[in-house]
Amino acid sequence: MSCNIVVLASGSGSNLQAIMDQIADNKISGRISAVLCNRPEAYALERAKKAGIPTIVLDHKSFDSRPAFDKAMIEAIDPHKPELIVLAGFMRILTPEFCEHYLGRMINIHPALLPSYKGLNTHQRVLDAGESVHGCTVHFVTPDLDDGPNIIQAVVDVTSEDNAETLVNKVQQQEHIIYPQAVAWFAEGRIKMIDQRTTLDEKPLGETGYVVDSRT
Ligand code: NHR
Ligand code: GAR
Repeated sequence: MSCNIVVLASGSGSNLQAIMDQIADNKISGRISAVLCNRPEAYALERAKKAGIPTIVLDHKSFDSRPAFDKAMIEAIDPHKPELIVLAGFMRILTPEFCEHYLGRMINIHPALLPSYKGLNTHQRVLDAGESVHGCTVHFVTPDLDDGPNIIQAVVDVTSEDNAETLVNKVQQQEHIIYPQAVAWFAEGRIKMIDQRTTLDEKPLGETGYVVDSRT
């Protein structure tokens, strides 16, 4: 059984690439039937084209409102009959209607250890707060921003040598490990969202989700 996936992206698409690579390696039992971008210049589109995956461009600037944009996205996505929607660096806040439509079958990767550091500009905020740990989180998407149940979290250390750029690199290296892992689990039917909680193999995970700690 192969899971039918639609990916939404806004930028470089390195997470999309990591997922495509693991599908090509048979590590994920799935296929990506379309990649949708809200930015016509997103490099994610080139990556999809190189892999022979159909692309959809819907520029949010050409819609009057968020609901109108989200409705157009649903109309573009649903013909592909996706079983999973993957937000891979997708930068537009989604309406409650969009989130309810794909509830339990839409996941995101966020560059922080949720529930800490929701929202944008996480690396600089972590540095400014003098944190000694940071990381990234794969979670189910619910209407409340960055608030859906965690699936997997990867922890990295923050040292006095770090700046926003080194943190981006450290965190993205982990993203490219845990995001394909979460997609593989979903595709195998091993993770589910039940009552605002993630279960792995029918067992509820704690608030952090499954934790990967790469610190030595
Ligand atoms: N939508 C809902 N309803 N719930 C979530 O959990 C969502 C979501 C949409 C995107 C990703 C998220 C992240 O991982 C995500 C989770 C964009 C913004 C944002 O403020 C915030 C969080 C996330 C993504 N976007 C601005 C907006 O006005 C635009 C910013 C820009 O274009 O650079 O939509 O961090
Ligand atoms: C990733 O680091 C992801 O965590 C972050 O954007 C990057 C996308 O990279 N997501 C957000 O900040 C969502 N607000 P990619 O396009 O190379 O996958």
